[in-house]
Amino acid sequence: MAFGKLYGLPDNPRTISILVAAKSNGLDLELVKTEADSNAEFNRSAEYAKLSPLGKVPAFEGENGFALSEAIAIAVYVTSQNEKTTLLGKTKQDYASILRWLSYANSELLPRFGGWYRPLMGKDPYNKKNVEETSKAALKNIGVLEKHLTANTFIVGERITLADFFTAALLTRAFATVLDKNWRSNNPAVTRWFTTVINQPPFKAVVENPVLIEQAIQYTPPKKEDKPKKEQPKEEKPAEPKPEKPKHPLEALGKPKLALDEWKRFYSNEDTRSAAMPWFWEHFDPEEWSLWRVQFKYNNELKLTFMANNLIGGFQTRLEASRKYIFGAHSVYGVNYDCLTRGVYMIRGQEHLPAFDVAPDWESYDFTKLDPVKDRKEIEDMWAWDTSVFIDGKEYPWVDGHVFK
Ligand SMILES: N[C@@H](CCC(=O)N[C@@H](CS)C(=O)NCC(=O)O)C(=O)O
Repeated sequence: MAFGKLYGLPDNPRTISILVAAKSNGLDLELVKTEADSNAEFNRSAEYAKLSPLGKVPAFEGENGFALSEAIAIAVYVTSQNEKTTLLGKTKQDYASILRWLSYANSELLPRFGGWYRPLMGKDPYNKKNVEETSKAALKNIGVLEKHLTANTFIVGERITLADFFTAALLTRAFATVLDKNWRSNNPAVTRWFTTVINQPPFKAVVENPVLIEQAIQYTPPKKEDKPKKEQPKEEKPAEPKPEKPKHPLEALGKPKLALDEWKRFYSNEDTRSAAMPWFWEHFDPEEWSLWRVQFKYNNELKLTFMANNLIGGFQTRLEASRKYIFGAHSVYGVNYDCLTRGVYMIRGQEHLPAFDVAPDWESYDFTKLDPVKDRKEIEDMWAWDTSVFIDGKEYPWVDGHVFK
């Protein structure tokens, strides 16, 4: 039986730190996939507030009902379940030093690095000055660790402790995005320590293939549309009537019985499996709408899962002109360097092109029409975001996704 439930995401650094601590004690934790977004519906629910009053992740709920938020507290609680653990040090001074470094990683490293890479990953808005300032602060703060590890093999004492597992976990995203080859060659102590820690069996069991990026990711500004030049009005000519905005071809199909906005609201506000899907099947009319599996053609070119997720985000942004005619959920499955994207969309009408060709990159995707009866499970799985995808018997766990609504 699992020792308890952990609310978080498999690629979230604070979540990883606790999963590794649990693994190192042979404790089973059931991961309840919960977005790192305190504004998400579930995170704001009264039920989740009992575990995490601010709606953040990670949060813990023991089999015995004990609830805990705050990553450090959860990590210490999970680790201390083993009376004989060496991960909390030998002496009171060791223990206090471990807490010092847990706190350092949690409040001096992770927030600075997050402020640097999150805008580059497209997770937060980009502001050049802020990113530059926070990257400087991050580098200064990790410099303290570099100095410490130049004189010490591990963070506290002569062997691995929770401080090592926790700090390395909190740095996984920094190494995957900004602590590139050049930085690593100038910071050999942190690099040596990080590669040692991520190769320990409990760490490997949680993060199978940690990424060490070759070259730091860069901000790529969204492409600006060229504005058509304003023509100078000619004096003599009477003003020409404004050309009518071209109509979307799907407008010709008229008003459907299933109002898309209503379904989108239902999907956003209700539990997908127990409430939204039954409502959907009751109202779905295959004469009005069709369902499509959408897959990226070049999955072998996908590298990091967050990049694949950004790709989906970009595709959906470019579908804007068809927003009145499309609903869909599209996700990344797998792990870094072995991932794929897949989604199921509902579109007005029976042909995919009028809905999707508003996105200039539509040709990079395969579109397969689904049968609302035979493919019902696939449709529900894709919209519920709670199951893996299996290809040739191999499991690709759900990682992240975007809903077009
Ligand atoms: N002090 C908390 C911070 C938790 C936290 O900020 N979690 C982030 C993800 S790592 C989160 O849920 N952010 C979502 C939000 O703030 O909306 C801890 O140490 O656990």
